[in-house]
Amino acid sequence: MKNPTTDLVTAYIGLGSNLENPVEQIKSARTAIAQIAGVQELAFSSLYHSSPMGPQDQPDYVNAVMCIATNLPPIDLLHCLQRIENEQGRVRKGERWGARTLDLDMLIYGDQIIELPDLIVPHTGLAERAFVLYPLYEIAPQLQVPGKGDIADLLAKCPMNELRRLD
Ligand code: A4P
Ligand code: MG
Repeated sequence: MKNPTTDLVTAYIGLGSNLENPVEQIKSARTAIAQIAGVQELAFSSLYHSSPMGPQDQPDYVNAVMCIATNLPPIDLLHCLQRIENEQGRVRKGERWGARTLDLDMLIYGDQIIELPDLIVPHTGLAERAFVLYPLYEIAPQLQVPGKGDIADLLAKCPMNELRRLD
C-alpha cells in the first residue's frame, strides 16, 4: 500500500524575475522553496540572463531551475509556490507575460501529465523556451520530459539566442 508521507516525487521548478533585484529575488525564492514542509532541494542550476518573452517594454529576466524531492501532491505544491510569489511582492496586473518580481512555474512533477483547470504539467511552452530548457538540461541532462521526450533532443531544436549564463 502507498504511504503518502514517505512517497517522494522528483519535481522541477522554473524560477523567473525581472523586477526589484532579480538575482536576490531568485535566491530568496530558492531558500523559501527549500523551507516548504515536505520539500527537499536536490539541485539548483546556474542563473541565466534572458530577453523577455512577450511584451518587449519590460526589463530582461533572470531565470533558473530547481530540482526538488517532495511528498506534497501537485496542487498543494502549486499553492505553496503561489504563496511564495505573493510574499515576494508579485502583483498580477492582468497583462499576459508582464513584468514580475517572481514567477514560479511547476515544470515537471515526476512522470505525471496533469491537465487540470489550474495546473498543466509539464508546464506549457517548456519544450520551446530556451530560458527553461538550458538550466533544466544543466541539472538533469538525462531527463525524459513526460509526453515530450528526451531533454537533449528538445534542447537541440531550441536555439540559445540571447540567453547567457551569469557568474
Ligand atoms: N498554471 C497552470 N499550470 C501551471 C504550472 N505548471 N505552474 C496556472 C504554475 N502555474 C500554472 O500563472 C497563471 C496561472 O497558470 C495560474 O493561476 C496557475 O494556476 P501566473 O503566474 O498567474 O501568470 P503568468 O506567469 O503571467 O502566466 P503564464 O501564462 O503561466 O506565463 P508563463 O508561461 O509563466 O510566462 N520571459 C523570460 N525571458 N523569462 C521568463 O521567465 N516568463 C514569462 C511568464 C513571460 N516571459 C518571460 C518569462
Ligand atoms: Mg507562470
